Amino acid sequence: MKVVVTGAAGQIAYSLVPFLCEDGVFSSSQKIDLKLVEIPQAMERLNGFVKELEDSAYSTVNSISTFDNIHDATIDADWCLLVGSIPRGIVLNGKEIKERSDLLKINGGIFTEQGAAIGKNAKSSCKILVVGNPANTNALIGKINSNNDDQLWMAMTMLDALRAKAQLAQKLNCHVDDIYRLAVFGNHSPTMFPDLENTFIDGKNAYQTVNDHQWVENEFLPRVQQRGAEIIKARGASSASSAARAACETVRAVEHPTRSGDVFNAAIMSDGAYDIPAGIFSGFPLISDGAGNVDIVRDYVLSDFAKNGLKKTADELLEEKNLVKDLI
Ligand code: NAX
Repeated sequence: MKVVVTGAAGQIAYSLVPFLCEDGVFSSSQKIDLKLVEIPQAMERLNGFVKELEDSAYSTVNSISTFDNIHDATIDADWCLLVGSIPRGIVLNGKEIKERSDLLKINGGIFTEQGAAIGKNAKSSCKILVVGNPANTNALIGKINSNNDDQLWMAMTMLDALRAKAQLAQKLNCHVDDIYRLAVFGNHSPTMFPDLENTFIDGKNAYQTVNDHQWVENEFLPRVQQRGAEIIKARGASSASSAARAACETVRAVEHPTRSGDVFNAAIMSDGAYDIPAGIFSGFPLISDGAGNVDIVRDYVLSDFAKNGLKKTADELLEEKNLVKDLI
């Protein structure tokens, strides 16, 4: 199993790689060849992390290698976790990158190269999870530049779904494991739409059990949509441990068949499902057969309130697509 992680010296990867090395994440019993990728300036820090991984003596790991370029790392890859990207607020060539449009273009440049390398070098069964923001549009750029229709490209919305589950569990005083069919539609951004109207807890509809639309619209949605900002404010740094767990849970969800009646969350290329325009990466309720096939679950019933939410987040994704039209 060849598993590539970019941004490997960053804070998410520091938690993510150890999670991936735990038993049972991948369905294959093959040992893992870890391919850790960074920019040249971060290689020394990455080498320090590699020493810690060696000292962890994982029984699941066969080898650990480091790369300062995506091309060699992706040869015959089974999985690529694309975490590395340039954060907003960074100073490049003396100019602070503040605008989302600038960020889209800079990161877009990274994902054109990574997409092309993965399309050419990785296995046709390769699965790709984009974590680096803006994740949905980066995944779109990567997939189009991969020029390979066999590989499965996804962007991470699992963290948004786990955040929504945690809020709902607190509200209803239940355990997160009792919640199923919770889907987050759209962009991994404050426009995302976590739906409760098709979510269930012990056979009961979540929206009806909450029975308080004002809470759903004015407390639940903004809290989930703004959770990333809330964590940055409290911690002085963006979510890392929870993001790493969500990335690992996405891998696990694709690698194993989805529990009957449940879904998992990731953004994939829309084919027009739920009136999300085809050709953008949107969060959907998904199922996996555990053998590499992932499908959208299409039986969710959406109210006008939900349809408005989906339209808003789809419009934002179309706007982002337009900003990177030169790259796709
Ligand atoms: P860090 O800044 O700690 O790490 C990012 C690492 O990526 C750095 O070490 C950097 O050198 C490396 N890097 C940059 N360009 C690279 C390239 N071309 N190839 C390889 N490595 C490269 O950020 P971290 O906190 O780990 O976050 C990583 C990304 O995840 C950010 O874009 C962040 O916005 C995004 N997030 C996405 C989430 C999601 O749910 N989709 C949630 C968490 C997180 O905010």
